[in-house]
Amino acid sequence: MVLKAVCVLKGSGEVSGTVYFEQEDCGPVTIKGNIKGLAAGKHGFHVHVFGDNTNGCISAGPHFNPENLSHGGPDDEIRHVGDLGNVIADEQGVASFCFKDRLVSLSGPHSVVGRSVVVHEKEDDLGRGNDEESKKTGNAGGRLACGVVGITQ
Ligand SMILES: [Cu+2]
Ligand SMILES: [Zn+2]
Repeated sequence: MVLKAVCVLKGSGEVSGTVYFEQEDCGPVTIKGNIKGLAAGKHGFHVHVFGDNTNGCISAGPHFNPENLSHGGPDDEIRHVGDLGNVIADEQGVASFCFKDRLVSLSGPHSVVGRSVVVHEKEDDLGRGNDEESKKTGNAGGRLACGVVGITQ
């Protein structure tokens, strides 16, 4: 069986995008999409715990962290389930990406369905900054756009 989900990103500014998730059986989730309106360079990209946008992206809460671990990068052993690293915008401000993640899922305790994707103002330091905030948020700064992950066909 293939599970599919989609997330439309919107914010208070110019940033917008679409993110697609696809998972076959218990395999890794493929995450692909496009985000436009960004400054060129790296931007933190996470799944946050709440699918709540009532007060803008801030209502999405902290990173999705069902195992109660420290913030890290997608390839790290110690990371939040929601830690998807950075997306990279080109000179036109567009980030196009396609990657697989071994921790997020579309079912079970690691399911991201009903939670939020957030793209940030700054680069995620992947927990390698030498301050306390690095182990929580990766110092990725403000929330430029967000959206709720929903099941699609
Ligand atoms: Cu985030
Ligand atoms: Zn995190």
